[in-house]
Amino acid sequence: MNSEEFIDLRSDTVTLPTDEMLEAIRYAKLGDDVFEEDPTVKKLEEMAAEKMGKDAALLVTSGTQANLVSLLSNTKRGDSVILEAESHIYYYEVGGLSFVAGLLPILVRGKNGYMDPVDIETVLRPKDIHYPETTLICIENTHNRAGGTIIRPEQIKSLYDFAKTHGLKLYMDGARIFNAAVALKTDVKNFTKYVDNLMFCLSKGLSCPIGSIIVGNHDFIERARKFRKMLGGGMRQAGIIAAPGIIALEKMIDRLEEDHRNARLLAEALSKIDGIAIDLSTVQTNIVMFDVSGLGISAYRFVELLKNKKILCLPFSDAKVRMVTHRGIERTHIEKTIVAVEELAKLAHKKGAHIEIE
Ligand code: TLP
Repeated sequence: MNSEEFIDLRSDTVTLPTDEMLEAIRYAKLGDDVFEEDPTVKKLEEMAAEKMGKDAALLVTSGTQANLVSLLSNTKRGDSVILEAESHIYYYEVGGLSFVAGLLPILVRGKNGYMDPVDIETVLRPKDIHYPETTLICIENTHNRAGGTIIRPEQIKSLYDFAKTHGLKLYMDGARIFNAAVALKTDVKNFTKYVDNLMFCLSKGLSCPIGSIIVGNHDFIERARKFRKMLGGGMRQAGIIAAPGIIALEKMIDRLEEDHRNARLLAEALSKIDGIAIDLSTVQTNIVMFDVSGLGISAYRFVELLKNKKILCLPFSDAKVRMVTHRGIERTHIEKTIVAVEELAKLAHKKGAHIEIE
């Protein structure tokens, strides 16, 4: 936990590095990574490529940078890109895809984050002097705004087949791809073999302080290295970032199961509270997304009131609230959160929208 007092369910990004990670940072072998001379970075990139079943990998500063560098490396200015309507790239990345990469987003609404190829087909336009060229499909796995839902390997395969039929590339924002793999108890390669390239984050459930990794074939990673430099992401003794990443890949993946168990516990209890609506079928990993409009208050108000009870979470729309489990959250925190929401719900039903909690 970030603070001893607060139960912080805002995001798995708040996880702090383990003592072992801090120790590894202290003793990491370092070099200048712009010269490709940092042995710790090299080791992490090799491990990541091997784990994902791809040729090569590249350490970058953040998930947002990973997505932007990957978009630049997969496309050319003026292309159009197919994205899910609530994807992180479209929703939360400051419009970098248009501002920096010069891309035109074409949105397709997914079901639990999954865009059906049939729906993509309807927005694909033929080659024509009037149209930008569409070159890329992006998927997000797990899908954040859909509630941490999993795009299953067979769904990825159908998107891949569709992409190849139309001469497109398939990229995966796999910020939380290990959550998907752990939840389905399957090798992460089953999610990666049918995408051209992907990124995943070290700094979410895997508990690293910084960093994401782009993975793909040699040509793609070579292009990505150059775009990373252009965006100011060429780092020098980046081994201090890579060292905890190595520990994350070795030791932090299996424990994600505990986060999923806690999310399930939380979701099932919330579903029993009058005024809270939650689709339990979407609670597949460590994200719990629920609707509080039945309480007669907005998500913003709900979040504020829970904060008064020393529980932090995020509003995701006027009606929706997100809670995310992670290494800093134990079963007792979940139990306290359930009690706090139950109390809040009782008060809301009694007093309506103007409740005040001291
Ligand atoms: N997501 C954050 C917020 O930006 C919403 C969070 O708390 O979940 N892809 C996906 C699917 C993500 O969820 C995120 C972060 C990113 C990319 C960007 O990663 P960072 O924050 O490292 O730039």
